[in-house]
Amino acid sequence: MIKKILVANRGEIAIRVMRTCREMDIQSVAVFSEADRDSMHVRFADEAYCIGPAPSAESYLVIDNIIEVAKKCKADAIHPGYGFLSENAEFANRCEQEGIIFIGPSAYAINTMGDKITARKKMLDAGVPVVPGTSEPIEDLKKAVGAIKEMGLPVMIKASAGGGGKGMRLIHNEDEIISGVNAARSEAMAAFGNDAVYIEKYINSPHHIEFQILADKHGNCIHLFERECSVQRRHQKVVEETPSPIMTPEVREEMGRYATAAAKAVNYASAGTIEFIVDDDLNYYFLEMNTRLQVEHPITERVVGVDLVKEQINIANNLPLRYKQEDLKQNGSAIEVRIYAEDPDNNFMPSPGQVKHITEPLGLGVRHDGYVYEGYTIPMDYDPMISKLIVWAPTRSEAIDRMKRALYAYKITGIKTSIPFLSRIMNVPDFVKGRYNTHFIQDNQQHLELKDNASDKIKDVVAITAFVDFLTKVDSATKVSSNGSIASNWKTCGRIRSLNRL
Ligand code: MV4
Repeated sequence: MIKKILVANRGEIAIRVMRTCREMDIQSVAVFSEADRDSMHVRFADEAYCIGPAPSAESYLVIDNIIEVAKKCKADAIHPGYGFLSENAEFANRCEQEGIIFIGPSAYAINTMGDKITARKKMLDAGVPVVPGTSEPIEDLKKAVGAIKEMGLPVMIKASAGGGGKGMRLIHNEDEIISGVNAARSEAMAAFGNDAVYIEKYINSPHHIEFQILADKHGNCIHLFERECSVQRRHQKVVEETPSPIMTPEVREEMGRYATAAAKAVNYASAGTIEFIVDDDLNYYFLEMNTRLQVEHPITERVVGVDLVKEQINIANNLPLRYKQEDLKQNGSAIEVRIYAEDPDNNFMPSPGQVKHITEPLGLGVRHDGYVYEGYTIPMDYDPMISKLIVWAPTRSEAIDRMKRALYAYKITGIKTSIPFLSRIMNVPDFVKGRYNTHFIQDNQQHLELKDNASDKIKDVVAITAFVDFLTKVDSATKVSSNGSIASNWKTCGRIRSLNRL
């Protein structure tokens, strides 16, 4: 049984994983870059090791360094979180070679689902509906033009190695086909070192709806229903909710069955997500599989009542799933918003810097997964997401009210955040009615623009008052680390001598 887990990540997700470790009486090990010495995930772990300089290519992405720490501290497993090495098949393989359990799927499953053309073929074989299109890479441009004319325009050219919106090209007219395919190819080559591209019929104004699955190493697989993730900006999710306001019980059951079939087709064993695009008539098509724990997993945890990290660890321990499909039901409604250190009123410019004051929202039905604290300086080297606010209520309408209340209570000074933008979303009529698709933010610009209204001004006064209160606290008691040393003084932080750092 796993006794010690190295968390190969930082920020809120590292802390999220460590919380479950604590509940399961598992020791946790943090790794951190030189920019993250003062990061909360370092304080939260039972042990912590520096793995390199600030750039993730020299720290959080360096497989050798992470394996070295895992061996040194005798961790029996590694949890990769999301991003970084979480969908890196080489890393999963390397863990296995070194006798360390990778808390995630097999390298085979990561590879198969990571290549979109291979994934499409697997899904077709498994009878899962995929977007109409080609299932071989485009070789011959003439044949591609023929295939596209037959399919009908518009189409999307997608990189086989892409995903999450990278390496896509939309083609509207016949005379754009050849230049479009060539552009997609060279973009894919530059971004992924792989120029294989394929064709999909363009689904206009789709919904992005994904299904959470859990599969064990004994052939059992269940789904934990859907998450509606259509509120996106530049392929970044902004709001996620479950249940989806457009889903029906019949379609949910069908899609759930296809989601488990998709996972089974690659002998999946861990937590995973099947993404579908869904049109207004509820026609749905497999888009891709995310072979990791996702940012938005907490809304599923809240509505279904399952700790997904705990289940991942149990699966990694070879335990059979303890839930049967018929045991699971969706209870109430949950919404998550992602809080970014960005200025929504200045083209979402990153806003790193020192957090002067933070008041986190609390109360009935509120969960806040974050990692920043007063005096912490948000480094500019990583993703600017600083926290996730998750609310639950018996109904969707009450969940929206609760989200408004929690966003109102959430105060941060010192940096700009997306909180005001998220508050505006909660008031957009189309959102409130549950009538939105992936064009939501585009279609509702006028509702989402900065308004110099009284309510924003009152919030500023509250924030300034809170800041004065903070200064008083700093003056009297609060210890805020400002030297470069590790802020925690109640725990020893290790170092890897061979890396000659710290
Ligand atoms: C599509 C599509 C329409 N038709 N594929 C964007 C992210 C990547 N996972 C796939 N994406 C899309 N693929 C076909 N055939 C529209 C999108 C898309 C999108 C999908 C999900 C969520 C937001 C989106 C925003 C723009 C485009």
